[in-house]
Amino acid sequence: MAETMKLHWSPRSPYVRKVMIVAHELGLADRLQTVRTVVGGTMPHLELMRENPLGKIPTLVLGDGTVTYDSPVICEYLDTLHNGPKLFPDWPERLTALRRLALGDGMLDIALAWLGERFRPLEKQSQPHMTLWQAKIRCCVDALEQDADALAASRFTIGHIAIGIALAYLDFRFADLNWRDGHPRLAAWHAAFSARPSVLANPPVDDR
Ligand SMILES: N[C@@H](CCC(=O)N[C@@H](CS)C(=O)NCC(=O)O)C(=O)O
Repeated sequence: MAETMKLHWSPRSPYVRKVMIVAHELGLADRLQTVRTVVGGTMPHLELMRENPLGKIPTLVLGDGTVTYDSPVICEYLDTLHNGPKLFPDWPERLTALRRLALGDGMLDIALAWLGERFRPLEKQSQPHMTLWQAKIRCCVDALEQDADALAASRFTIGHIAIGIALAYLDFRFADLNWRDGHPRLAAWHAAFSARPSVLANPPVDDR
């Protein structure tokens, strides 16, 4: 029988969401035992840090106790556990998939830093940083609009998942950006992405 793996999980984390969508796409979701793990803020999560010294989620613990992270590594590992079409394709297609993965994850890194800044008291917020982060997100969405037709035409990969999740995270936390404005082809691609069963099965939830 295939072994079960423990995943440190939260319905708020877009990186965790990426792992869950990958598992669903690959037919592996029932092998993941999710454990609600609360991180963030200034309190160290000592129990999690014993498994992942970075204290971050997602963190995956295999049946034999082997621990791995972060989300790109977990996704690539899950992709080795099945015999179907790979989400991490062979070269040279892999180069584009990995670049899109880096772009999606990079957008999340910016969005999370920006969100953290927004949670600080108003007088402590750095307006220059927030202006910079907004400009970078805008530049990413503009670049993705240029890539939208190629995204739609190319085989579904980890890059598509990362981009789809990053845009969904803007909807979740930065709805005021209205990223669809001026980006009709990307909006159309994202509507199709959002209708995938794997995406619908793993909605972001602000549970606490
Ligand atoms: N590069 C990491 C980023 C993971 C990450 O930053 N996760 C957030 C939750 S969305 C976290 O664990 N934050 C807690 C912390 O940074 O202390 C990945 O792709 O897994």
